[in-house]
Amino acid sequence: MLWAQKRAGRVHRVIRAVAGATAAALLALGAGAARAQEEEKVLNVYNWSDYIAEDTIRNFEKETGIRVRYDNFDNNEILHAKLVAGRTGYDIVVPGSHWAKMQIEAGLLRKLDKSQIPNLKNLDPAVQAQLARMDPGNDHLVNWMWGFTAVGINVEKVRAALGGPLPDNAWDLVFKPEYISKLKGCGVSFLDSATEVVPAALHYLGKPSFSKEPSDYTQVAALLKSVRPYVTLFSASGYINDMASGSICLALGWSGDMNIARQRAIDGKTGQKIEVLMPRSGGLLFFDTMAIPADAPHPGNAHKWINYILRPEVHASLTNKVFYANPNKASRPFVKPEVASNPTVFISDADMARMVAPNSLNNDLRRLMTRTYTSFKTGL
Ligand code: SPD
Repeated sequence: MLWAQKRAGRVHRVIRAVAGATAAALLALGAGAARAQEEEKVLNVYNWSDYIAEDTIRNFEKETGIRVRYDNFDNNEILHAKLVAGRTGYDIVVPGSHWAKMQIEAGLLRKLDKSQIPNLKNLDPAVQAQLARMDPGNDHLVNWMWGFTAVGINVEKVRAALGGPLPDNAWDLVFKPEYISKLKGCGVSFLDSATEVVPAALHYLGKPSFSKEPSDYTQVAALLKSVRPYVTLFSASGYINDMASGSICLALGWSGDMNIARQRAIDGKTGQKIEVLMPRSGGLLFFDTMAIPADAPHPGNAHKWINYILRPEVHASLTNKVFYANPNKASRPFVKPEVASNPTVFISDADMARMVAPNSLNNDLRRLMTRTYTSFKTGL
């Protein structure tokens, strides 16, 4: 009996010791994890220009105490070059989905910790399915907003300069010398980016807009050469104000930007009537995505930002300000009726069926597009 009691006592002491050591180890582990999560209260964001509401950053900072440093870029080429060079210092970047595919494959973007983004539940499965073509499993990317590349006009100036009806296919305005030659006098802008202009020209020629066939690029070069004398500006952001003020009348640009120009013309009472045209053969869709660089210094804060943007009211406020559609189904009740009913923001099923979806891009294709575009731009 005594022996049995002594043994039981020893066993209890051993159990207590082991339990104590385990608890201490767990505490140490927990403290380590907590330290790892204690990030400096800073978030560095790199996003397209004219792509956010006035209060988006202010409200996030107020609520979280995290200070946001916000920089802008104007095309995917600039962002990609920075990511490839590494050590950008950015925690959130916003590449187009087809560029992000390359970046994921190169290990430049971090896998999301979905447990930190409960608002992912608000996303439209149709948009998620689009993104999954570039990011299987939706593991790295969350759509910021989406839109399309098309043609915008100053209605009265273009009608006056053409002296006749608009063409059936809006792409003719920028790619047919017969039309664009008449518009040079009131100012014509093309996007300042090879991977925007060349796919649009391929599409106009009836080719796949990310064709891998080198001879297609010879045809694009000839097409672009034929309209080069009439292009007066290359711009991927300044063209918004130029349209609003009336100093250009035609732009190959992005849907939301041209709607911003329309709104600025109204707000600034410039008297210019801007319209986004939906080309008969469709525009070129794009999906800009929030992603975290692999070497981001504040990945925890980046997850908080993504979750914040995915709140219905926040996502709606972006759309209300910059006229791009968002992927957030729960945000619809917060989108202003005049924005929700604009057919160039949330496009109809019929228009959607004609749109060209972005396709994957690789370095060879990029180089080919850049060469084609550079000789167009420089006129050589
Ligand atoms: N002013 C914001 C424009 C955003 C445009 N993103 C376009 C990506 C096209 N591939």
